[in-house]
Amino acid sequence: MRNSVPRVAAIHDLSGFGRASLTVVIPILSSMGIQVCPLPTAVLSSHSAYKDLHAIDLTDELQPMIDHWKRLNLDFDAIYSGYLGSAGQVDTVKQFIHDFSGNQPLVVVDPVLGDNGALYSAYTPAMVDKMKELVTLADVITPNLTEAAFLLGEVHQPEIELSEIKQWARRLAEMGPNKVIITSVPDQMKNNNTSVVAFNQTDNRFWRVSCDYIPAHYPGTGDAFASVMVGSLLQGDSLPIALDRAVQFIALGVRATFGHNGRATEGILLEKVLPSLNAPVQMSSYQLLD
Ligand code: PXL
Repeated sequence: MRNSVPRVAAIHDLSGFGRASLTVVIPILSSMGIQVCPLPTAVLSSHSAYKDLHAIDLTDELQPMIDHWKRLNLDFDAIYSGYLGSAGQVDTVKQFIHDFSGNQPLVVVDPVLGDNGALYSAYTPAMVDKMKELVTLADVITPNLTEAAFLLGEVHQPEIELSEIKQWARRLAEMGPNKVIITSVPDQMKNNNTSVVAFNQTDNRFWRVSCDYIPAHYPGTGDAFASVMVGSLLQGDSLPIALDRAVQFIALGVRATFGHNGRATEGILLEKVLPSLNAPVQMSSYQLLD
């Protein structure tokens, strides 16, 4: 039975400063009418783009917390994982997906590993190997171009052609997930705008949504993108409409932020654009690819 308010188990870290992970996931999903139950993988003073941060790894705490949820007989409409505190946590998350499969939740794995061709500072190749295992259990994955390359053992190519990205998406779907959504894909047809390319294995269709490039990089936008996807899919939207909503939300957030003089490491000014998640889809711009 579905919960009267859709309920998500959100397996991400809590970074106190910098608008990433749970501080992005919770407000977005709450604004979309989804109950978020966080299972924090680590507590950090800030996300890892800041130096000298203080981090507490919660690897040994996850299972006792999960055991309590089992005693409470909880069920979830979605299980959504992101940044993990250690490679060892993957086995716990795999077991969690298995143990909470009764309600047939939508399993969304954002395989957070890195960006711009490099792994995040706390991660090692061991995390890449374990993340390859985790994606096999997902229905939906949302890697950026860097993460897609790591998962496939390919070299990161910032200028990758569309035909190759489609092959990458198919190969990622062969690993297990039914829907593969690759972000930060350059769109050569549109002056190297950035785009999102998605493959739905069920109907063998590819979709693309492009948006204008803005010369700034904000941490946490991958978390915001995947969170809007989760909320939209749980609200019953189609894959291309969910893509449109997620891309539009990030574009709006980036534009709301870019004109200010704040530091990019603080992330997009999420609080200014959250209300837009309740508006009907403004303009749909998705394309079906050949
Ligand atoms: O946005 C992904 C993310 C999540 N959590 C932490 C991070 C990052 C990216 O830098 O450092 C702690």
